Parts: sequence; structure tokens; C-alpha cells
Amino acid sequence: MSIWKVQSVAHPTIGIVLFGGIRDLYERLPYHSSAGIAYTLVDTESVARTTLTVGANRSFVSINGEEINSGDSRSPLKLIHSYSREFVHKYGTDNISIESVNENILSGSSDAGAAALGKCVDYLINVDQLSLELEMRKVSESAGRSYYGGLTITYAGDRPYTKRILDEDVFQKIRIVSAVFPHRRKPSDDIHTNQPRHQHYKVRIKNAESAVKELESLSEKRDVRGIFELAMKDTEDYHYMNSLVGVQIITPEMRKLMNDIVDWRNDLWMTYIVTGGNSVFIPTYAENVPEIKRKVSKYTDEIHELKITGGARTVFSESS
Ligand code: ADP
Ligand code: 3S4
Repeated sequence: MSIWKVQSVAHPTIGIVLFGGIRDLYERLPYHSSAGIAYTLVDTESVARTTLTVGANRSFVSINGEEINSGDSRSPLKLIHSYSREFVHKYGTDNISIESVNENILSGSSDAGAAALGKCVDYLINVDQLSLELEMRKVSESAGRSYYGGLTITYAGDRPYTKRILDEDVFQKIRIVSAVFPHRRKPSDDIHTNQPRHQHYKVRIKNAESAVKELESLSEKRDVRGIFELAMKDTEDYHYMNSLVGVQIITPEMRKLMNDIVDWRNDLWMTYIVTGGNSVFIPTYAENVPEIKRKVSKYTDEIHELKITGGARTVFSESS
């Protein structure tokens, strides 16, 4: 029997209208719409690089060289099992190994991993895109952001779907300085399971839906600066929600930097975004980056420069 290998890459993501609250931990369905961008480091590519081998001796998943338990609730094998019949029909087997390596990713690794995997599956068996997204989200709820790239909105509902609303070229002048703080991030499921338990959550849902509407109209006008102003407001709304349920993502050190950014904004245009990780992301114009890096260097030694990038792509395939 032939062995087929395909490799795809996808970029990690940052939320613009942040996603909080999952109403079904298996399907990972959202309560509200959200939005995000795909990013890469400026000087080297940030990707999850995923290789599928169809006809492998056995099915397994390894992430960064370590085999993971295939019974994990978010195991990438879930996606393969959903398409078992199609694989057996086309290749005579659904014995498939998945090897994924994260390269230069600061946060949003699960989105990139799920999207790179989805791209491999699409290459091999050419599947319906809406169903594929529902399968990818079982591995990572925001995989659509990474799969389509640029600026995307993920619309909530029983069959959530993602639409790219602006291409990466629209953001050519934008850079994002990332200030990484030296503590371990919390799993995003702390946010997703706790937010919906609070009575204020219905207000958060309303705020997120109206932020998405505003984002649609800013995007129509290609108002890039307005988009990141909106993201900054949404960061505050999201983390206020987190504070009500005792999930602290913004540490006092991160908050101090965010307060300083508010002052610095009087002289240079910049905003901030904090997702679920240990970075403060600072969107700005490319020409402001050296000055912002200098200012941020008193907070942390780990500073990166990012830009907005495109969707998932297949990089090679071979059969033997
Ligand atoms: P992140 O912001 O990095 O996505 P999350 O807490 O949302 O953080 O997700 C972490 C989960 O993503 C872990 O369960 C990890 O095993 C999984 N993951 C990380 N990299 C990959 C990958 N390349 N492919 C599939 N899953 C991955
Ligand atoms: C917490 O599914 P991340 C959050 O919208 C979850 O980016 C995404 O981000 C928020 O840091 C968001 O876990 O990627």
C-alpha cells in the first residue's frame, strides 16, 4: 500500500474581539461572535508545521516531538476520526500519524495547529469548508482565524463559521510589539468555563456582538487604526469579565505597562491587546517600533516585533 505524506503550515492568532465562554466542551461552541488576526514574527516565520502520514504503521499525535495521549479531549485525532470513512474510501486506510511542531509562536498555538491539520485534511480529501471548520474547532475554538488568515470574524450560532473580512496587505503599515512577561500562562479553558457562570456574562455577550458590528463597519472603511482602538476597548471589557470570575490574566506588572501605554499614546499612536497569555501586544505603525521597544525594555527582556499575515497553506506532499 502507498504511503502519503502532506505538510501544511498555519500562523498563530491574536483576538481583536476576544473569545470567552464555551457552551459545549466537546464541540467547543461559542456563546458570542469574536474576531482575530493571524500573525507572524517580522524577521522569521511563526507557524505550526504539521505533517500527516496516511498509511503510517499506527495512528499517533506528536506535538513538538512529544507523543500526546490520543484520548485527550482536544486531540487532533478527533478530526481524523470524523473523516475516517473518506480516508478509507480514498486511501484504503485511516491509519494516520500527525506530527506538529510549533515554530516561533508566542500564543495561539492551538489555533495554528488545528488549522495546519485542517489544511492537510482538505488537501488529502477535499472537504466541505463549513464542516471542516466545525471539526477543527473541536481541537481549537478559534482555528478559523488561523485557517483563513488576515482579519477574520467568527460568527456564533449552532454552526459557527469564520469569514475573512480584510486581507493581510491592508495592514502593511502596522506592526505589533509584543512584550512577553516571564510567568506561565493559564490554560484558556479557565476563561472559557468560568465566564459563563456569572450574571454579567449576558452583558459581555451583548458587548462582543456590538463590537463585531462596529468592526464590520470599520473594515468596510479600511480604518485600520480604528480597528486597533476597538481591540483595546474590547481587551478592557473582556478582562473586566475575567476579574468578576476570579481569572486573573493581567498581572500587576502587565497593568503597569498598560497604564504607561495610555500616557505614551499622547505622543505616539499605539494601543494594547491582552488575550489569554502572558504578553501585552502593542499595535502601532512600523516607524514607531524602535521607540516603543526602547520604552518597553524597562518592563521585560523579551520583546518581539510581529506583523499580520495570511491563512494556512500546504507546503509539500509526496507518496511512496
Ligand atoms: P494557545 O494560546 O497557545 O493556543 P491554549 O491554552 O488555547 O493556548 O491551547 C493550548 C493547547 O494547544 C494544549 O492542549 C496543546 O497541547 C495544544 N497545542 C499546542 N500546539 C499544538 C499544535 N501544533 N497542534 C495541535 N494542538 C496544539
Ligand atoms: C483566551 O480561543 P488565547 C483567548 O480571543 C482564547 O484570543 C481564544 O486567546 C482569547 O490567548 C482570544 O488563548 O489564544
